[in-house]
Amino acid sequence: MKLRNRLDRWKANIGPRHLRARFTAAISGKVEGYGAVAADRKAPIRGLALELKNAIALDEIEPHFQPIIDLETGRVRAFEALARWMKPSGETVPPSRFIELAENIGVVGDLTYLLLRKACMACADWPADVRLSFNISPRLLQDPTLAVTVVGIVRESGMDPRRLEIEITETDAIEDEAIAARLLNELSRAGILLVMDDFGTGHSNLERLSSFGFDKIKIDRSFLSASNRGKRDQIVRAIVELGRGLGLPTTVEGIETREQLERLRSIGCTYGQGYLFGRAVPAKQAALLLSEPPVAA
Ligand SMILES: [Ca+2]
Repeated sequence: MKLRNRLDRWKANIGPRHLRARFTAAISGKVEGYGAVAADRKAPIRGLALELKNAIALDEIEPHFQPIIDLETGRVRAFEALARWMKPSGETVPPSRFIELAENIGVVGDLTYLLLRKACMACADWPADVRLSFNISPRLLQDPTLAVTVVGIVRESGMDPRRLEIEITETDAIEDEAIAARLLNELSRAGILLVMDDFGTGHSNLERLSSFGFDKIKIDRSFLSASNRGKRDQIVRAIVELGRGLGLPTTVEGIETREQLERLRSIGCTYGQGYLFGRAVPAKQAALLLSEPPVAA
């Protein structure tokens, strides 16, 4: 926490070149008051972990944006922000390699807030009815400052909090459910929508759907896989029905073909996401997508 605050203050007060010099000094243990970073040098954190810390401190990780489509109208209703890390050498590191690492070395908060800040800025360029969907690690649901920090970043950006949706994966990583429920409640009270992510693959999802007050369900992409299609369609239908009964819209991820799209439309799924509509693209391209005609009208 303290480290995050310090990094935030750095970023707010000094330019990238100074930041670079100060960060280098800090990891060499030369800057007084940055003990947490200096102490890391002694820990057995090497290679990618150190590069990741460096990349976060230097603002090198960017959100890309994948469209989420209203299946009825074919219009873009939201963009999901997805982390992209390109090293100065041009090499890209896939999120599967660095998100979990960030959780394990305790910098997932720094990474999340850096990305949220950038994503909120991008959202300012979109029409007011297009939302931002943003992933939060269940690990952060144990950090008592999460809600205050998220709401603070959104307000600072000038964005209406009602345009933000937080996606949270079902998981058993939530140790203290009471803390998580309180944080989600705080986010909700600020007007932020809560989306249960990867629904159908995780842990005690039905209980959490009600106890955590989710507003939307995102159905895991695995239910679109071609094998055993009849049964999978039945499951999707059942989840969509469950959502309807609870008054919760449903999104299906991983739509790649028109045939899948038509099936999901007939099932009554509300929103869709997948390569058929577009991959995750940088902020500028995302804004351009909005001026194009609907993909799936
Ligand atoms: Ca997600």
